[in-house]
Amino acid sequence: MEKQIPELDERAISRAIITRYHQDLLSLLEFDVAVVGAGPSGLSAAFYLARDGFRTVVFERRLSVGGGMWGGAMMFNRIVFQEAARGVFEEVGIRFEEFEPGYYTAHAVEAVAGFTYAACRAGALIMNLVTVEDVVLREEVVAGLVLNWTAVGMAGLHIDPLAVRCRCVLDATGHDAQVVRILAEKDGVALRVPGGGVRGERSLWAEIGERQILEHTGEVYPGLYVAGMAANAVAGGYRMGPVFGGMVLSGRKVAGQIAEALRSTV
Ligand code: 48F
Repeated sequence: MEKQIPELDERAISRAIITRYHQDLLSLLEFDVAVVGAGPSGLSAAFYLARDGFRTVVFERRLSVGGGMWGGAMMFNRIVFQEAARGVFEEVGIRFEEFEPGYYTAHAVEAVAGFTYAACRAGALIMNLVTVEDVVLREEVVAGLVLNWTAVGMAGLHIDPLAVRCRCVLDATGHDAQVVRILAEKDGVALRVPGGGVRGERSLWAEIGERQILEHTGEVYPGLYVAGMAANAVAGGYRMGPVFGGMVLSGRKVAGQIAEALRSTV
């Protein structure tokens, strides 16, 4: 017998959206890893963490994911990466071409789509339009996040946020290093970086900046990790301009560090 397809009912459409979104909201009251920022470092970290079986949620304050990848450099929408990052692009399944020995290019839009799809398909949940405005602390450990709708902040409304708990937080917010800055400014804690505070990024030096990104990727306070440009912004490293290899390698590296830490505390 042929299945009866009901007429489209607006209430069913609304019920589906509201129910599914609320199910997701409830599922993130407590989870493993919160990734703040859906740029290249956050998306690549989320891909590897979710693939390793960790319940991973990415919070992105904008409507769109992808961070600084969309426009390549100066709106030329191609991204460049170096030999060391080729394996990440291969694993994620993004097409690329060799330009000169050791230099590769990919279409910026395909890179955004590819990293996003890979993270989602591995099991990461992406919450866009949500701004992280603070952390939850427990006995000098970062144990969660304080969230609000980006639109609430844009409208200047005085509305309290909601809080969620997780086993650790990754600050992948790029040049602003927002989460680490909030912790350092509000709580006056000493970070595990030279000087103990946020130093701010230095001017552009691609080669050294790319190397430093990996050196600076890691845990800067119990329960709080940094990756991508945020890592150099916290530790005072150079910016590297429009080369994206270090970003995705940093995401892969921090995913490994977090996985090791979480496995040892199960
Ligand atoms: O800036 P972004 O792409 O950071 P990234 O992964 O990559 C840096 C490169 O794009 C580029 C570069 C390459 O050489 O230097 O700049 O380090 O992505 C950061 C994302 O974090 C979001 C922001 O909207 C962006 O999409 N973000 C920032 N603050 C918050 C946030 C916040 N408080 N809550 C949620 N999302």
